[in-house]
Order: sequence, then C-alpha cells, then structure tokens
Amino acid sequence: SEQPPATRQRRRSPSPAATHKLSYPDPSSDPRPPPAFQQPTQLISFSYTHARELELTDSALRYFVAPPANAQLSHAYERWNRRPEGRARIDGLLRALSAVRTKKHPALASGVGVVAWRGVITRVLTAPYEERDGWELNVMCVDGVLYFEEHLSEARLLEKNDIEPRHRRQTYFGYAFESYCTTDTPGRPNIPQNPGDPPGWGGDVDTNVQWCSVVRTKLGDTRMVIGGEVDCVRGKYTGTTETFVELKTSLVIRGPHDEAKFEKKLLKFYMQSFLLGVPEILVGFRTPAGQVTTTQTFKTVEIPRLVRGKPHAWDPAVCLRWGDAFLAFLKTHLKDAPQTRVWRVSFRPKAGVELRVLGAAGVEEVVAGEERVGFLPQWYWDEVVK
Ligand code: 0WD
Ligand code: CA
Repeated sequence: SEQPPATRQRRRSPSPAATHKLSYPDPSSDPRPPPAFQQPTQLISFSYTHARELELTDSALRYFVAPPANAQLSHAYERWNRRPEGRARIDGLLRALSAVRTKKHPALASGVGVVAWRGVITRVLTAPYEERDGWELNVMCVDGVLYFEEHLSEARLLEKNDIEPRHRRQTYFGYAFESYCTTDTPGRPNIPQNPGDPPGWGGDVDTNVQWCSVVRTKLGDTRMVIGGEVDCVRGKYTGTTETFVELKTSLVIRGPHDEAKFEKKLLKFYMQSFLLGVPEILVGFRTPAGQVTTTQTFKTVEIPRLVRGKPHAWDPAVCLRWGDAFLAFLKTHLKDAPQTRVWRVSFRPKAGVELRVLGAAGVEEVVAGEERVGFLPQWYWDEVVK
C-alpha cells in the first residue's frame, strides 16, 4: 500500500468515545529520508524569579564559567530552595507567545501548528526507543494549532513528591553542577558568598529561578513553537541560540556496560538540545557520592554519529519520522472536532500511543476549577478565538 507503516491506524468506531491507535513505525524498513527539521530561531526569552513569577526579561540568564576541578556536588544540599512538584502548565509559554503576537512580531506567531514545552516534545520524539516509562499528554486543537501539556495523574504527582532521598540527592547533583558552571556576570569567576562555600561555587540552588527560550522551528510541514529552559550561554548573549549551553551530570563510565547505558542516555540529551537549537552539551562525570572527576563537551549535531553502528544504537531519523506521523495522526482526528475538547494521549513503551476524548471528570481533574477552557487559560482563549 501507499501508506507508510507509521500512519496505519485501526479505527474501532467513528463516535467521539472511540480510541484511536498509532503503533510504532518499523525503524528498519523505511528507506525514505526523514522529514526535515528546521534550525530553530529564538522568538523571545523570559525568566522565572525566586518567587516563581514570570518576567519577560533575561534576569535569570546565566553565563558559562569553567567549573573547578573535582567539584563536590553535594555542597549546600540542605540549602536547596526546592519547588514542590506540580503540574507543569503551559501558561508561561503562552504568555511569552502572546507577547510575540501582540507586541513583537505577529507574523512569527502565526502559521504555527504546535505549541508545547520542549520536555514534552522530547518525550514524543524519543518514544520509539523508550523501553520503560510511559507518559500521558493532554492535547487541544484550537484554530488549527495543537497545544500539548504533560498529564500527571494524582498518583504520579504523589509519587513525584515522595521520591527516595537517594534519588533526590542525584537530582540535586545536577543543579549543583549548574551552580559551579555558571555565573551572573560574564567573564567573572564565581566568588563564594558564604563561609564554607568551596571555590567556584556559584550560589545556592534555587530551582524556582529559570531562564527560558522560546523558539520557532519546523518538523516536516508542521511549524512548531517550543519553549524550554536553557542553563547558560557561552561568552556573550547574542539573542540567538548559537551560544546556548546545556549542562548535565552522569555517573562516571567504568566499563562497556556503563558506556552502553550512557550512549542510550545520549538520545535524550541529544533530542532535548536539538529541539531548542542548543549546540553544546557539557557533561560532568561524577562519582556516586557526587564528586565530578572529568567533564566532556559534546557538540549536539555530532552525537548521533557517536552511537551509529553500535548494538544499542539509536537513529534520529526514526524519531523524526515517528514525530511527523504522530502529528499527522493527531491532526487527522482533531482538526474537525469541537475546539473546546480535551484529548488524552497515552503512550505505552514498545507499543505506541492511544488517543481518546477526555470525559468531563477527566477535564475536571486537569483544570481543578480554574478559569480555563479545557486546559488553556481563559485569557489566552479569548486572545486566539475571535
Ligand atoms: O514541574 C514540573 N513537573 C515540570 C516543570 C516538569 C518539566 C518541566 N517543567 C517546567 C520547567 O521548569 C520549565 O519552566 O517547564 C518549563 C520548560 O521546561 P523544559 O525545558 O521543557 O523541561 P525539560 O526539557 O524536561 O527539562 C529541562 C530542565 C531540566 O534540566 P535537565 O538537565 O535535568 O534536563 O528543567 C528543569 C531541569 O533543570 N526541570 C525541573 N526543575 C524543577 N522541577 C523540573 C521540575 N519538575 N523538570 C525539569
Ligand atoms: Ca541541565
């Protein structure tokens, strides 16, 4: 048949209660080139403050500085200003997009097919290689634009707020690495503020504070607006993505087994940075106790070549084909349906996704009595639906 395997769907019934399925493409059997992915360009940037207020400024922007040798990542763990895990709403991204539309550059806010946080799109595109973790999304289609948000069930939320101390410490190690690697004044090394702070410490960790970039890009025929957190810039801030740096930590590699594990993880690092146009990823390799032993810089575009041909290899072409098919699948089912409708996409590893209409109780769980149409804030709805 003419149809690529990725878009083969089984329809049970045409009623709104139907579940639609999209199963995996067969990664080995598609000789066509993958859909093109356009180099992302930044539309706007914004910051979250200590009080978790959104500002359309670069107050939270940080500059790269080389970390000290053997940085200890457990430092100041007890002073971590930790944001409680909640649902990551799309509101901040919509505020930034609205500013582009109404104040900066209306043309760049139009013709868009998808609006989502980068983390959500990373999940979608890496799904063909995900063997363990399922996920769920809420989706709406308004005025031809697909809006995505991650859905965390009440049970998942409780779980995320009750993670093991060991795991929580590992998460902290990542933030502590960011502290050592960044400064708020370009070119100035970090001067510790508190007695007892080690050399190069860039200040205590506050996960409320974030700098985010919103970019415009295109996958196949679908223009996308994607927003995500950027850890720092190298050198000067140019207002473009070309100096962006992503910081990561990972366990030191002690043998072939660790190496294979790391190379699998590189898919997530790669896709996450690729989607925002971040050209450089700096990885701090650490001991289990949180001491950095080495650092290594990866050029994002060169990462796929590092894993090619290995037994655990992944191929970004498979991800892009799947992503394109996924978007086409959603468009098919959502484009002529009522715009107020909220859809739920459920992904199961090694299987694929299921799409269904979210019932009133499901929507109620998602919006919890807030001023929203579906999961979109009322003010945003009023701006785009005329
Ligand atoms: O509260 C939540 N459940 C989440 C909030 C989950 C995922 C994202 N977010 C927020 C982010 O804080 C940001 O404001 O959404 C916005 C966009 O984030 P993104 O760039 O799309 O998120 P992602 O690519 O998943 O993660 C980027 C970074 C992470 O860096 P690493 O190197 O670990 O990938 O965002 C941070 C983290 O530094 N981050 C979080 N920080 C605090 N709480 C969280 C979280 N739950 N999730 C990611
Ligand atoms: Ca990071």
